[in-house]
Amino acid sequence: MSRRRQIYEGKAKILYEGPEPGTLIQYFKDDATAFNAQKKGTIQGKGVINNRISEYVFTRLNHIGVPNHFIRRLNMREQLVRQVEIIPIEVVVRNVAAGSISKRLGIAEGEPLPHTLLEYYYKDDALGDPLIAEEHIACFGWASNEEMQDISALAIRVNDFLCGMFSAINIRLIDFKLEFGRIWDGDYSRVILADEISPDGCRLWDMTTGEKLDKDRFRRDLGGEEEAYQEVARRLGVLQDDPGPSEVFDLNAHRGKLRNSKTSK
Ligand code: AIR
Ligand code: ASP
Repeated sequence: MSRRRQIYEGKAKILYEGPEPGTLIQYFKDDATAFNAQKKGTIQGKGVINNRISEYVFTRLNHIGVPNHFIRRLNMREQLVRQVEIIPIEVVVRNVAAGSISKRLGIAEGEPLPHTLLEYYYKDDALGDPLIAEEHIACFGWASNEEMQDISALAIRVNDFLCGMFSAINIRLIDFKLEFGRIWDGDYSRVILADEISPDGCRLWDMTTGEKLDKDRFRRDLGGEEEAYQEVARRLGVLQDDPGPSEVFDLNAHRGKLRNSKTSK
């Protein structure tokens, strides 16, 4: 394979230059980090599963008219996406108290919130992604008021859709993180959903047992993270043996692992 230019390496993904201007290749790693990368590890097969889950979710979001960067999956670990100018804000949508809001405000984990809450964090690893108010976003010009209206409306639509999608497979969507980017058309720009949607950035609890099916298994040393991610993929119906557009070779490398796991079909 020809050498590709790497554009960016994050904690769980690498972005390479795409085949056409305005496109990128998003590569999903097995690396996992938590607590602003103070804790590091790997979740075997996570990249393959997150690539599939994110493909599935972004495709369905596209069908309901949520504009996003996903173009198509290329192989086991890569997808072609539109290049965007990332808005340096992490949008967290919360339905039920857990994680940092429970800690910060002393609300028991699992307590449903009176209504869905949107929070914004400034995307800056060196600062540990601090919680910010909309006023900070306006004051420092990280996004315009118009863009924030679009972002909040899209985040709520994504939440409505995901709550339904997960409840159909007996999963409760506790909270999740979204990232948005700008695309330009001449002097004109609009915001679209970017990044990924996977158990790395969502809290997903089994509705019957309350079992955690997301990255909290890694963050909190609960074990069974591979199986949890596979379980989400299996329930969504995205872990068949279909090799996708190409990369049969790559699939074979993973086939034994996925077949032998107890949660795969
Ligand atoms: N999240 C936030 N920053 C990175 C990630 N992955 C996600 C978490 C969780 C939600 O945002 O995975 O689903 C809220 O995280 P926290 O730590 O603020 O409670
Ligand atoms: N903020 C991310 C998480 O906990 C990763 C990290 O902090 O290193 O999911």
